[in-house]
Amino acid sequence: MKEQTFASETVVSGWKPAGPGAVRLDLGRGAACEVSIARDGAVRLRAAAGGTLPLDPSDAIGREAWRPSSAEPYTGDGGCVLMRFEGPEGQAAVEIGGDPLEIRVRERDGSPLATLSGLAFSPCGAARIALETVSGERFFGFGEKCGGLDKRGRILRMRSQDANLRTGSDPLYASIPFFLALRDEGGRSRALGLLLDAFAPSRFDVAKSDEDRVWMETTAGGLDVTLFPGPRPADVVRRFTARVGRTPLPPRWALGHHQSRYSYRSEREVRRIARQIRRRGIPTDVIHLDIDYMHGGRVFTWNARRFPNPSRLLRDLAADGFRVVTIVDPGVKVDRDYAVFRDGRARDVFCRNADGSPYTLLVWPKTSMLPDFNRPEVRAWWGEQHAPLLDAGVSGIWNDMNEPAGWQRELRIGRLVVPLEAQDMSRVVQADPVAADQRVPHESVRNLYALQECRATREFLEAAQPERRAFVLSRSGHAGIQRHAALWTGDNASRWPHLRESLPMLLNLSLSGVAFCGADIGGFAWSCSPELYARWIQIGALYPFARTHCMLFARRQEPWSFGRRVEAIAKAALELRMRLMPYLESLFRESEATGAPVWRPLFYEFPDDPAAPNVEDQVMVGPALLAAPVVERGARERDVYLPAGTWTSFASGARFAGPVTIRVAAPLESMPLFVRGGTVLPTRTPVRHAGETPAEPLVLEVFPGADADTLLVEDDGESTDYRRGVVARTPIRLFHRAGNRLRLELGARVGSFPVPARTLRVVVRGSPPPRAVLLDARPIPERETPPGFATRDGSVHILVEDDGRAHAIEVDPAP
Ligand code: MIG
Repeated sequence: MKEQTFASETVVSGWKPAGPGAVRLDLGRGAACEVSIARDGAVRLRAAAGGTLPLDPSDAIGREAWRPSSAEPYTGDGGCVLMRFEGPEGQAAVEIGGDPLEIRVRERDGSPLATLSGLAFSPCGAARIALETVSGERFFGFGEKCGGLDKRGRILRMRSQDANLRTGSDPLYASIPFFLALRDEGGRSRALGLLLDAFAPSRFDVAKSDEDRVWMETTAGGLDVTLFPGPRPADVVRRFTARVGRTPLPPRWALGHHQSRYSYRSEREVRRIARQIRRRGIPTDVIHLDIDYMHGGRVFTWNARRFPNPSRLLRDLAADGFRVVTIVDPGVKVDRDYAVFRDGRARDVFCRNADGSPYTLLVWPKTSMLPDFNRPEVRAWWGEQHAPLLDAGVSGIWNDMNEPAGWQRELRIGRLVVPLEAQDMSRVVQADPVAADQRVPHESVRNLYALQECRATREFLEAAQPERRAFVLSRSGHAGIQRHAALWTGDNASRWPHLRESLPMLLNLSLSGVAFCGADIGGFAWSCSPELYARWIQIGALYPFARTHCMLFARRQEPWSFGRRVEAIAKAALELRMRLMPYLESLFRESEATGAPVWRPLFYEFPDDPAAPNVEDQVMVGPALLAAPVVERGARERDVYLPAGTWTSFASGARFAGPVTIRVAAPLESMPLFVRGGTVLPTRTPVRHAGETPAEPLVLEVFPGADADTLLVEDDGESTDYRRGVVARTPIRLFHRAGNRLRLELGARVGSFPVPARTLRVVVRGSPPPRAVLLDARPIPERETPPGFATRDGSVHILVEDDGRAHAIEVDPAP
């Protein structure tokens, strides 16, 4: 990004109401500006140097519409313009000072929440603005970024690009110009979110050059900034994702382990991998096919020699419980004998240079063209190209190279391709995403490219198979990519710093709305060591998206490639994921409803704990699980910070009272994992893939220490019927001290999803042998058949017939 020269700060010379919840400000020099309040208390500023405001992109990029409040502007003391709104979903009070323009957002009690100032435009279309900050305020989010959790003091750029295997590079593949600010206000924290809704490259100076401000700059398209009030981080993420979209509930199989490699090159190899996985009993649901399944990199084709009969292959794999995800790159090979290219050319779907000449670049299939996904008819066309893949039995689509990536010159040595000169898209124009009949420079909408591609893919998958939940995986993305695709963090390396960095990176991505995210387990580039793979899969098995993947020429990276010991470790880690599947599903369900991330930094759950924001090597998986992975070579113990509450070691059952930092043993076989007191964790016995029926489909693991109130939702795990309410709901309440008993209340199951009769196991963790266990107030015998109980490994196991009716289980005395 070039340095910009900015005109002086803008001054307000007049104002007028601009429809519900909005005020239009006259800024002089022909600039346009509007401030508005949404029904949930979000406050938005749009401004442009020219007379027209940046158009609202919502509809054009598939978002819900902005929901205006009914606030009306009026003049306050000292000539400020005021606007207030209070409704059931939120409130905001905005005060606009005119000379220079300053927008102050206040709390209900009048205390300041956020101040925007410094609005200025440059002659070449750039715009900037600043958010004031106080010392000690921290900044999280920013999508996919290297480095630590808190980004204060950093300069961060948003320009989607193919990044080169380095820690510390910026920008990376995805551009999500959103952050969450967290400040401490005398023992209580307050969170605020900000979205700089620009599709053009942008830049954040996070209190680096000016310690009192976060400066934000866009290169084109004017400014569109939205503030999302908290006060909790969860409130911010809820409001932000209400605006940009949330992760649709994935099919259960997509939450299983994905096994990948660049590439499994032939049907023979794929069958061998599948056979090994099942023979060794390593839980895995998905096999990915990277670029070599195609005929010379031609998207939507198969290599007939190496994959002679894809339908048969995929049918056989399906019979063994495997799904197949195929990679699809946006570059379409220029080849007159290739139907996709010919048809695309005939329909004029590809990007052109401003002078009308076709734009070509080099990617894997050599000279190629890029579809312009900003045009609705191109998205529809692109979607339809997937039909043969679906017909062959492909279950999901992996969108790589969609920054977009490419180059001008290359060197090829066998299968190795060395790009020599970055692609030059400076003359390329695309359809304006908002007004598709107009052309804009590619650069000004670049960061939207992947989102529009994935949107095309998902819309097609959902239209073609409306009864199935779609799975799309993307490398690049913009705010809201989660509506369309899961995101993986691109080419990391099989190196310890990359494992370490995956934690803050995925946590910040999660706060940025992308709940379904993961890094390549074991690292993509270079060769992974046995110890690194063991440590990586231990935490990787808890990534929201769990895929092992590695590069061409790298050492093999299947879970059994590192010897028996590491294979057992990988198997145990993936069995744990399978065991936790009902819990994981509940987190994704919550994410679809509220935007809550699956992976959460400690401060998300414990926002008033001043130590929590410093913790970047531990994660909360949902509200209940605290994982403290080992990310240092050779380490066999580590410190773990446990916030306030009761914590139980998942492995040993040992109990701790937080806040406390403890030193725990972490032999290679184990990753420290703790459960928050007051949790009823829905689990099941592990299976090898989503299609298998668990021996015990529902095991409720109870971790005492506090009361709990949750709702267990069950469905078929695969279809979209849940959207029409075909689910079974069981309310569950835990009273950890009801008199001197522990009492678990299962409410009557409601809903139309049929749950087959089953035995329910309740495991009260960390419990000495009780005097008695009661079911519906009657003591049950000590035996391993329902109804009955047994004490072992420090837990009480209670078996009851699950008939869908309300039951109360009591353990006397409470552990
Ligand atoms: O590096 O399709 O990030 O996951 O295996 C070349 C080949 C292009 C980059 C992706 C990687 C994938 C690879 N691709």
